[in-house]
Amino acid sequence: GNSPESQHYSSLEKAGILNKTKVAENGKRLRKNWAQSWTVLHDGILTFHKDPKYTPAGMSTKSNQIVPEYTVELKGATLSWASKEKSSKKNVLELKTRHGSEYLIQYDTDSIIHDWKKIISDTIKLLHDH
Ligand code: I3S
Repeated sequence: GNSPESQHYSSLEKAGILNKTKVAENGKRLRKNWAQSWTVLHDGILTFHKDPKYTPAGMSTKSNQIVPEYTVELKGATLSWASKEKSSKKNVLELKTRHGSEYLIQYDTDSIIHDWKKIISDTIKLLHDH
């Protein structure tokens, strides 16, 4: 069926472009650095890839190679809408890992950010239940 209970988290997969910035690591605040990111959800892991604009072509054999920047384990993470104090942008999600890293995730188009919110939340719930 389609209920979250009958769905295995590994079936929850999605990829697309989002804006993201890491804002904390191990509980320590980091300076924001908003950048577009090719974002992939697979096997309970969210991977943000480097903006190809800032990936030196010389570092890889293929100039358009997709290079992971952050991999985020969703097990034990929390996701919520960010408060106005966290960012002046619209549609900002706050993702906190169980290891004390925090990311802001943003996209202007409501339907796109809502789809990501749902699939990330469903994944977190399924990882928690299993
Ligand atoms: O939380 P902040 O410091 O207001 O975040 C803004 C800064 O990261 C800013 O960069 P500079 O520190 O180089 O000025 C960014 O350009 C802004 O986008 C950040 O604020 P928003 O509200 O867009 O998340």
